[in-house]
Amino acid sequence: MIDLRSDTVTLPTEEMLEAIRHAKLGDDVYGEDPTVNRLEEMAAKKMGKEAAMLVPSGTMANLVSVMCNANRGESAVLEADSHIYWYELGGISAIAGVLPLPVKGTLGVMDPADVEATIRPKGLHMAKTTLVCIENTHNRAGGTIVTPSQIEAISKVAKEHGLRLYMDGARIFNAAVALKVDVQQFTRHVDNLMFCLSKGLSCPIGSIVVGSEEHIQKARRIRKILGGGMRQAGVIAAPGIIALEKMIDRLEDDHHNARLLAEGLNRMEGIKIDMRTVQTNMVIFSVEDLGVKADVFVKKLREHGVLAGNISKTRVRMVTHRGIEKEDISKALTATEETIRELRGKKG
Ligand code: TLP
Repeated sequence: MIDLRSDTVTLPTEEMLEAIRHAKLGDDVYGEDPTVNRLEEMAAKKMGKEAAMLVPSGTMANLVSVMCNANRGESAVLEADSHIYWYELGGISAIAGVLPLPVKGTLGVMDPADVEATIRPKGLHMAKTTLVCIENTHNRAGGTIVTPSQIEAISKVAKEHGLRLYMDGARIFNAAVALKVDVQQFTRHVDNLMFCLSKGLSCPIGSIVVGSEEHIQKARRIRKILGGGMRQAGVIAAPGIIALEKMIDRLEDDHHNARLLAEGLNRMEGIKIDMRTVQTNMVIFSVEDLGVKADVFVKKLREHGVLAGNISKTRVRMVTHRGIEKEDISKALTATEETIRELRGKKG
């Protein structure tokens, strides 16, 4: 099976497994796990912020961050297709008690004027807006990048209105590698962020919340109330250290493979891709012109040895990662062609 469902399916490297075996451990709830402490220091330094905190998942990282940045009964501007709004079970409202104010972006990027227009006016009847969230790279838009200058423009609006700016940077290293700039170009204009170790960076578990010393102190209390205080979490942190040291540059291979995949798919009749969205390690395409639903297409494709995800009635997502080689791309393209032929044959 060629698994293109997500970069979350990556398995740890041998070196990571060795590092887990030999990690120096302690109780992280007491702040005494030396491996966690080292990873958190490394992460903060890499992002150009004061402090960082390890959490089990990206979803928890976003929830902790929203709760740190906004109080119950306040509101947050976010992109209408963002992960927080779509894929986190409504935790922003169900648990954080924050009202989401969705703004439709272009290729995952909100127009600063739309952000400004969405901020609730001050007043007795209003859920006061205190937070703006961006997502980088943007998942449902196809792994698209919010560039440093676009972040700066949104941050200007946020500052003018006294709002915090938070970045779901689950795949921020994909953005940095794709644009060949230091990751701090993306982090300098946001107040705080999170990024994931468990996606393209190949760790088995883990995400990191990053921000000021004060932000992380508050985040530690919120992580604990959500049940995310972990004990010998060095077993999670040890591969994270390897990820930050050695797994970032290779994301370029994933981007190269995604481009090959997109170009191949784009040549196939019945498949529609907006090539502007192919910027990092994702390829999203429509199968509408084939006259089949995306879930049917994905099921058929599976019979040909390729796993993909259906993200709407018409759209399919494929994600490249460390488990996918160049040869797998050719095989996946052949399997897709066969799938299309079969679906067409059935119809006609
Ligand atoms: N995304 C997953 C699925 O949940 C859709 C994937 O396969 O892409 N922010 C962004 C931008 C994400 O893409 C994800 C995971 C998360 C947050 C949540 O991370 P986890 O899965 O660790 O909770």
